[in-house]
Amino acid sequence: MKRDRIIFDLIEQEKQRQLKGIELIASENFVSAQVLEAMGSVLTNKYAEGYPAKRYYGGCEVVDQSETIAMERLKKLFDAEWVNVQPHSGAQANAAVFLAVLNPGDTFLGLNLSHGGHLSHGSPVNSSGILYRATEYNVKEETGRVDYDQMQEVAMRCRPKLIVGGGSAYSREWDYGRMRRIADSVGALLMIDMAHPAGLIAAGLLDNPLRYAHIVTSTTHKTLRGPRGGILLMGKDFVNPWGKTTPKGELKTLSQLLDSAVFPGIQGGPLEHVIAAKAVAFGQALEPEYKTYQTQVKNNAAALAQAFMDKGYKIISDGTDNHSMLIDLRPKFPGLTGKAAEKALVAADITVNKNMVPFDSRSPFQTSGIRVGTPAISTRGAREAFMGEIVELIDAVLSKPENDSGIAAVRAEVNARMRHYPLFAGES
Ligand code: DSN
Repeated sequence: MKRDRIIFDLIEQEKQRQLKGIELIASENFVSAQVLEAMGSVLTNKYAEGYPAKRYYGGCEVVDQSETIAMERLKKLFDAEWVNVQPHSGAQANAAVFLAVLNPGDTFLGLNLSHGGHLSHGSPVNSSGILYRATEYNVKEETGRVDYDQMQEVAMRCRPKLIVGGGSAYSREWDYGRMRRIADSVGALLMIDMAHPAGLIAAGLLDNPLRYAHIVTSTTHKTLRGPRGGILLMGKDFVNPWGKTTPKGELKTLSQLLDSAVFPGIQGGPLEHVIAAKAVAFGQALEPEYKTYQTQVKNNAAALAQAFMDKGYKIISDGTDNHSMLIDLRPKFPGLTGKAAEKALVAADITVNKNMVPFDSRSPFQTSGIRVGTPAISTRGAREAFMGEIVELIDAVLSKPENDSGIAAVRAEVNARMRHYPLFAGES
């Protein structure tokens, strides 16, 4: 068969883009060669609707084993009693929870998207905000940290059936214990979306939300460093509090409701090649070197935040406990939008994303902030000393975002520096 030059040339171009640049998007990472190999395997050919040993197709003996291994490794990694490794993405995992525990029109409570929350936690343009009644809590303007008193107040007033924690631009540790007390005080379930810090949690560097939440969701491709996908977990399974029963009249457990919500609720056939790649990534995360890597991610983020602050940048909450940080550009560059900053940095081969900051004065299309993170650059082998150099390069671009020759000089420097960092940091 003729090789599809157009697409394979584009894949090569993307590989070169990844190789030559400084990748600072907080939700991205570079997978290991083995994860990549599993994703590109013949398992993609297999239909396997259902769950191991309970499939709707023949010939599932092999994928039953790889999916079961993924589940067992994931349970061990987070000390979970129950997991589901089939969600195609984090948004799908979240949608499955809503389908399992809410009815259309039911109220839930999540972090305001412009304060660091996530699209799938109640945005009016997402199914979570279209099908259910989303209410929100904020961060405090003075501290940039979650306002738990306000969360309690909104919970008392709106009586949500579900409280959602976690977000995509929040750099501080969560008080899961306090959230569980708030949920219990109004009879709500607590769901934590740990997609961003999952790798740090797996390595024991941040608190494990499975000890507090009824349900935990995650992606597998951010700090965790697996393939693009989602997962569901519970520290402990329990009988559903709404008295839902099986056709035989037995009370269903929450795990049964969640399994049914993923398949057949919102998905068809699972991506068994991706599930095998998840199994590989979970296996790698159980190795002792993984803690060394995650410690570097965290130390690099702390060094990066400090270097930004030393240079006069405003970091929301004045630092980070995890792998990410949100920079409010307004104090240092009042006229510079996040959109213009992202564009100038991308032209210098430094990839970040524009991001709303809490109490932003600009629209989501312009924004006043950028979000940066260290998982990807740490995978390439970068250490703390490089973080100060990255801030110097970023500052040179943002100080003169329309100076094309200045940006070209930074780009040449970035490309030269990144030649010293192998894409997979020597890992196979
Ligand atoms: N959009 C992802 C992020 O960048 O955080 C989360 O899904």
